[in-house]
Amino acid sequence: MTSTAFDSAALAAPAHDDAAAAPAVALTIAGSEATGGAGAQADLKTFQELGVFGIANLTCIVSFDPQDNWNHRFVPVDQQVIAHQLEATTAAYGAASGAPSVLDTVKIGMLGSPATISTVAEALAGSAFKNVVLDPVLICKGQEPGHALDTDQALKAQILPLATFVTPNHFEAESLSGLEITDLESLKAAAIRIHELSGAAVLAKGGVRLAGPDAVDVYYDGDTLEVLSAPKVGDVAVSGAGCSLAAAVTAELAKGATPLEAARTAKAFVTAGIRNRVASGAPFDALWQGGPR
Ligand code: PXL
Repeated sequence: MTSTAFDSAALAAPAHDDAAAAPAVALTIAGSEATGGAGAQADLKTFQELGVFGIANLTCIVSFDPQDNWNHRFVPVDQQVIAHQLEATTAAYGAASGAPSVLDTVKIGMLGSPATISTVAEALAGSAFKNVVLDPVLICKGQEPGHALDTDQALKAQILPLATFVTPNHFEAESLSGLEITDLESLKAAAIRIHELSGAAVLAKGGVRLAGPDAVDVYYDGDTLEVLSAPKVGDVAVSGAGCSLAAAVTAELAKGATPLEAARTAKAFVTAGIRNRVASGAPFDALWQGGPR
């Protein structure tokens, strides 16, 4: 048997007390998706890839069911445990730590129940995040629209008003705006409407849902309206694309980018990740966060 000596000295980073050298920090409040394509795992991989120290506080555990058409098996994390995670994280990295606060940017992914929405809304109301990026996960692939109306309504009432940046997909943009989206013009109208409702910068995603050769998203922040477009890569949605897009926005905001710059970088990041996607035995491929490399 051979063994290779592990030279830890070669990997050791020089000790530093230079705060400027420390990475930006970002938190995701999201669910675990067991196969690693979506959810908190996608967020953390995106943060890491973009040079940001990632923290995940889990809201639920999703395990697809290969015996039942890959539908979601959803288990919420206990409310007290969600509150404890948020308490620990904000005490360690937020203003409560006594040290300068390094955590001013949070992403919110799947919450999944009205109870979790209340727990998270309460924790956020008691903290002072500068950037609150909301990926308004209303339903996932395999779920029926309208499956969880109470959750959708609670998200709109309690979380949307806290958001500074929101990234709805086609379905979510229709639901949040109340408008039907059939083309670029109606996607623009929906983005404007969602901004008016929330005050947040909006990146509304047409994705593969709108006809045409390009995957088109609309950015609107009250001043600037910009259409972000990239050639479609296939016609099938890729797992983790929405999570990674919002996570990339979050990472860029944590590093100090403007919302528009963050949107542009995130679009390029996701396009490269879809181009280099990972195939699996599931009926959908997963985005590869290492795609841009
Ligand atoms: O892609 C949306 C999403 C977000 N978060 C979790 C998920 C999914 C979809 O599967 O499971 C945990």
